[in-house]
Amino acid sequence: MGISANQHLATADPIIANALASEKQRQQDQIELIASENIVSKMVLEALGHEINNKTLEGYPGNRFHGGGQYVDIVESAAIDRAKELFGAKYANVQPHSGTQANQAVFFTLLKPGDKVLSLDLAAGGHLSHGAKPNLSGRWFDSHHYMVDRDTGLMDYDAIADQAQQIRPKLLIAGGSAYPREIDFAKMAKIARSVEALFLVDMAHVAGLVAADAYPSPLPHADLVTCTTTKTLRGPRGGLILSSTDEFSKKLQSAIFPGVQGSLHSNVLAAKAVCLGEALQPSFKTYGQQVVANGRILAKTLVKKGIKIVSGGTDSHMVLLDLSPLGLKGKDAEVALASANITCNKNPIPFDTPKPSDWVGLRLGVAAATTRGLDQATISVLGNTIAELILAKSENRLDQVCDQHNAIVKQICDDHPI
Ligand code: DSN
Repeated sequence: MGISANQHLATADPIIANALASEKQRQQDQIELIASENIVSKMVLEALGHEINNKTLEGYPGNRFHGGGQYVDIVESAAIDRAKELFGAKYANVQPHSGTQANQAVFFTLLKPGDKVLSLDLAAGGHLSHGAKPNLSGRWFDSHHYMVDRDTGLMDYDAIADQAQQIRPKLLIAGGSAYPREIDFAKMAKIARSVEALFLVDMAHVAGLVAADAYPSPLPHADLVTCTTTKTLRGPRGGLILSSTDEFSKKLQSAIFPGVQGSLHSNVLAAKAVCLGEALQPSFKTYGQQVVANGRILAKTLVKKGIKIVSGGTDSHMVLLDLSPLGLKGKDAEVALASANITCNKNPIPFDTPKPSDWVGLRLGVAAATTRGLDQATISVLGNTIAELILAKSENRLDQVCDQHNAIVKQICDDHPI
């Protein structure tokens, strides 16, 4: 016997219903500091869970391979218009299922297999889809990576310019997953032009900050810009491709479909339109500015407690801790923070070992906590708790402080319901 379409999960599928309920409770009970996460609005969830999900379509508004697409056309056109308005773009493709697929489409558009790519090293904060060896982009393209300065942890533009001259890449990429500081996009564009390379910026982590004018926009400088709609943009899981010119539009359209994707995700397009609409509201600017202020106070609080921060601070939502002076690995600190209901992730730091279990970095991000309403004063309390848990772990006395910090985190969570 089939399951009736009108049944509820709670009665029809308790295994999944209970896991979903527990996950919702976990989000309420823990402070989320994974830098790629956020807490989306009820409107975004409403769009994601809508029957529009049932619609299969390929192609673009007004030119579909299936019938019945008139309402999805409205949704997709609105998402495109909002993305263009938000980022000052001339071209926007809102169909990428993820940031990685947005990057694949850019590679497909601009490069041929074997072409040279120069991007930020993975340990210095780059991304797998920028030519890392285990990724398709690293197998099919001749990828090279630039590092940050060993002493400062900052981008070294002279060194990148020299490397670009030696390698002569077809594509230069800026951005990634763990570089917390501002990037001088104008300088990077100049380096790209000096070697006749095209310039891609992957602003996945900072897209929401760019939208809020809390981080410099790469749009005026890059040939193409990709991002996700998750993270600081506070939307559904998915990607965008943007450009300030129409130069690559035609190729990009067919690179996404039929190049690297099939049918679009109608419900995700609706949720993207909603999130882009939210980001166009004046309150989103306040949110973005608060995220950066919270990131800065977190870095400052940790430094004051003697914790080493890669690059000494942050210009974004993200703070990268170097635990090597404490003799700790990232995984140890991740477990120490989890014991007080703080969620985060181990991360490599520049020049770190490739083995994840030996990484000595810990990445923290405040986008989700800021959505919950944490201000600088509360982030400062949280920063002290984080530092004390890490120091206690390094001195083998975590058991002695765990209950006290659990109570502090519980109070913060109770005061800031999701
Ligand atoms: N790139 C991964 C991260 O930053 O956590 C997923 O988006």
